[in-house]
Amino acid sequence: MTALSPTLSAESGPTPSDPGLDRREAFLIDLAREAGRLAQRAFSGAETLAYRMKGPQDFLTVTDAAVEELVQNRLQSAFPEDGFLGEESGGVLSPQIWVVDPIDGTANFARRIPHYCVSIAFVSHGVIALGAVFDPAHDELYFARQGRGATRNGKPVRVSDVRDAHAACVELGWSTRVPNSDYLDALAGILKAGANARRGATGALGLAYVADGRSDGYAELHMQPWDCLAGLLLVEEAGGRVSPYLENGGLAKGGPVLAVAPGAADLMQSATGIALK
Ligand code: LIP
Repeated sequence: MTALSPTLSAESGPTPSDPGLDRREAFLIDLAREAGRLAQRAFSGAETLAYRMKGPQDFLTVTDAAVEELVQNRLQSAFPEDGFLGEESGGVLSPQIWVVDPIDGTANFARRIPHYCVSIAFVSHGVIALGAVFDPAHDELYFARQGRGATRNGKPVRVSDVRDAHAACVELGWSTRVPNSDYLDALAGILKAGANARRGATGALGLAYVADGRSDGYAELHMQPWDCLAGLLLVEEAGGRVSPYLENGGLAKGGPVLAVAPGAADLMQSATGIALK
């Protein structure tokens, strides 16, 4: 059993005033920016961004690995009692764990499309306690702490007040982990309801945009935990509604994700078949 840091409660997860979480919050904000700067230096570098394919439509660049190594080393030095789960290096689940996607939107990054981010979440006893999504190309740091709201560069963000499907614009994520027919069925449902649908190829940033009111919802029929945990906290803390991802075992096996502004809840639940909490 991993020894808990003295101030994170052993049973109920994070509590509102929690010096251990305060330290992790401050550390995370600096770390997300440091990791993003490393990614952006590579992105802006003169050399072509070499990449290889992990599988169909699954890109991997040397920068993914370099950013994840930086983040893992910093976290293990600062919080050796915490676990680590990264997209590239994996990890072992533990009661307190950092969940990291070093570059979310790798397909964009590899083709020099400036729409990618670093996504880092801290999960304590089944609760997403901290989440950071940093878009270094636009210098936008989204951050949330459970129970304390969500911000972009320190300013509060809120989900949209959308009410009419014909004015709604949502994002539907895609990957080869789900049959294309299921993706197309969900897309058809969204369009039939009169809403517009985008796909930006970075689920973390897509979720952050819901929290920021730039998008009215994000859905994906299967997401990995490193792609979505920080974003799910952002949306909840910004007044949105989310699906029970962790409750359904998402940390261990991934699963469907839905995160919406309240006015888009019915539209997106019926189009995607994903239930909200
Ligand atoms: C991406 C996810 C996104 C999904 C993409 C891709 P990556 O992660 O954030 O939700 O739709 O297919 O998996 O591979 O860029 O870290």
